[in-house]
Amino acid sequence: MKNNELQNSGRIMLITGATSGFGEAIAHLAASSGYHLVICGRREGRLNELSESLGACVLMSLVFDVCDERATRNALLELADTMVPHVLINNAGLAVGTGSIDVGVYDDWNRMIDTNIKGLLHVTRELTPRMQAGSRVINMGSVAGKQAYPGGAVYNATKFAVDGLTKAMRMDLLPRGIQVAQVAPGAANTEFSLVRFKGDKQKAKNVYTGFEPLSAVDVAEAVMFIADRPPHVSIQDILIMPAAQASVHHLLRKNS
Ligand code: NDP
Ligand code: 8X3
Repeated sequence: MKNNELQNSGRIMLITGATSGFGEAIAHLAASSGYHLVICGRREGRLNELSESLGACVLMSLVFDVCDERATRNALLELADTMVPHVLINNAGLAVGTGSIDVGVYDDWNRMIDTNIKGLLHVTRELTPRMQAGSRVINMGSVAGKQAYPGGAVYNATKFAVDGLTKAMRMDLLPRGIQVAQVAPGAANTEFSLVRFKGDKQKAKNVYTGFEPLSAVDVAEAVMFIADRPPHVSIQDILIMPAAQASVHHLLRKNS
């Protein structure tokens, strides 16, 4: 058994948005470093496939929509006390659309606000009362929560909210010995852009042409670095960018 497998043996990680992208990559890395997992998402088929590929380290798959307060509560109440996570990864999230604020689509705005802010709150509210001292919450922020950009207003607002929530949650949970961190990635090639462009594959592909974006594994490694620090070390925030991206406004594409 490797050192981190020994250290994490018996520890439980719950991951929202485990059906693709960062969440799925985190699940694979966490499983290989000894965690037991509770994996969550709306797409049951994807969760089943992940569960099959990870085997016995998956304690439970929970199918629910984080936007739905009651469904979130009911799903998380299925966790016995012995399955309450030591590490909660609030990763589920999305961007929908790139329109300017004056032509914004209410349904897109609601989906982003309900998922990225309210969804994170629902999961946190249900689980943190049951989490023990020494546990960690890791929220998936974004460079879009540090810097605004045209066409990103509501997505920016939701990720600025994650940034603010992370800071305030850290203060609230300090007396209980629960650490709170954020990982804030730049451009990463997952299903994110496909969702943002509502299934338009070409538009999604164009986001990542001419430079090497982050992979899901790059981001998962940053998450695991936080999760696996010794108990006296608290990483508060990691901003992780592709080498070609100096800021949300400075992206060096070849032939551009
Ligand atoms: P993906 O689209 O690949 O993954 C998103 C995940 O979120 C899926 O597993 C999806 O599962 C889950 N999800 C979305 N909506 C809901 C919902 N209502 N209820 C439950 N689960 C939901 O994208 P990423 O992996 O890239 O995104 C993960 C997080 O990272 C998001 O919060 C995103 O904002 C953030 N991020 C992404 C960046 C990027 O460039 N890719 C950069 C910075 C941050 P399912 O559909 O099965 O429910
Ligand atoms: C995703 C990164 O720059 O597309 O959060 O908003 S960006």
